[in-house]
Amino acid sequence: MKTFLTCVAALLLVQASYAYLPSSNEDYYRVVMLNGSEIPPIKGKEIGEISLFAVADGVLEPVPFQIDEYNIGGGVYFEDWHEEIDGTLGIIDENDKILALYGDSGPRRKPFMRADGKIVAEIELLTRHGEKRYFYVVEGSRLEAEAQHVRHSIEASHVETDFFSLTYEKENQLIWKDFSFADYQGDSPIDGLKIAMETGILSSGANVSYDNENFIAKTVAENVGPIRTTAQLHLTFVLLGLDFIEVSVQLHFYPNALIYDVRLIMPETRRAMLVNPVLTMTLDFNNLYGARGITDALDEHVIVDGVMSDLERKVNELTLNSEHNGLVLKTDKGFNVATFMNWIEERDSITSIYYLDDPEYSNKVDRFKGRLPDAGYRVTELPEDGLLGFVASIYFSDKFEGKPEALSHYLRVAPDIKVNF
Ligand SMILES: [Ca+2]
Ligand SMILES: [Ca+2]
Ligand SMILES: [Ca+2]
Repeated sequence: MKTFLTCVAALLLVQASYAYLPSSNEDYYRVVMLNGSEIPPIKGKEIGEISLFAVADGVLEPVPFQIDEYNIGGGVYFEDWHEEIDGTLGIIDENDKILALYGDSGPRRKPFMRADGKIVAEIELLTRHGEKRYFYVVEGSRLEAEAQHVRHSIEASHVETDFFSLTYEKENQLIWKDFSFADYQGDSPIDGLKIAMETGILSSGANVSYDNENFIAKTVAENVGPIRTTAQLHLTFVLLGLDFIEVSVQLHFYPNALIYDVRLIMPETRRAMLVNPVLTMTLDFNNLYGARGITDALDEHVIVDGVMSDLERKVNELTLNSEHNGLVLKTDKGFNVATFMNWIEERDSITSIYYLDDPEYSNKVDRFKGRLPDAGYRVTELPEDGLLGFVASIYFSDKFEGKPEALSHYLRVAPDIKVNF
């Protein structure tokens, strides 16, 4: 009996000391992102003067964080890229971003807890369970946290995070050479990212198909940080031997996500040469027999079994809107993926789902035969001119909880944040 009671007591102690740890990886790795303008005491200060702390085991400790400077186009600023800085280099401006991981926050500080440096603001986060968690913004500290959740090397064309590793072709970031995920056993669960375009050509009347080899994305710069690393890609769509359209892509590597921020200005005269172009952007999964595909747009799920069912054919006709376009693939092997798109301007009803469950189909950029499955987005009405911009998010998890709609809402919407100063 005594042993039993001791066990209960030990269990309670464990629970108490973990009370502030989020319930799952999704919560831990959720990114907290604030604009410089949301923390007035640090606006105009030098970036190197500011750090972030949280209470752990009753003491204020530095936590991993980063401050990214932004450009006037709303992307991460790079000295080697042609977009101008928004504000001043080295200074925290309104639209610069402060990033940290939700799981590194802690309980509220007690008045006697001191930081190395001066506490200038308290960041209060409200969890989905109604708890509150805190970060402290500190000025003039000499201490730094050492954790690095993302490691990227342009030279090695390789990124490694707490969850996944990805190697890509040096000359084209859109061609994957390897992908592995945490404890997933077996061959790579993703063959690669697939970009394809089918279009008519006005001058010749021909219909042509293009694949990843016609979309060449070179990494020109990177902004390294412990929470995320951003690569600036220069993407060229090569058509009829021409550098037909040039696109700016910022690829954010998060510990559990890849986020592509894509912007281009459609050149009107070149666009006019294309007749009914259809662009698809998909993930070609490898050998995920038994996986279930779920979308916000459908109540039933599809099964990956190498056969296209009536339902799977129907999925290809579903149009998506800007709020409900989450796709989720769940396996029983500790590998799950959720994707969604955010359009920079309103583009309702022109995106639909692309889905193929086929053990035979391959093209020359496939590493593994078959598309088991190939799933993503099809864009059927490319604008005649002007800005085309979207953000495509791909999240990985060993387990996803809840319905896809709730999940994509959860991944899309930042937690409630209040700044006290
Ligand atoms: Ca700045
Ligand atoms: Ca099927
Ligand atoms: Ca394949």
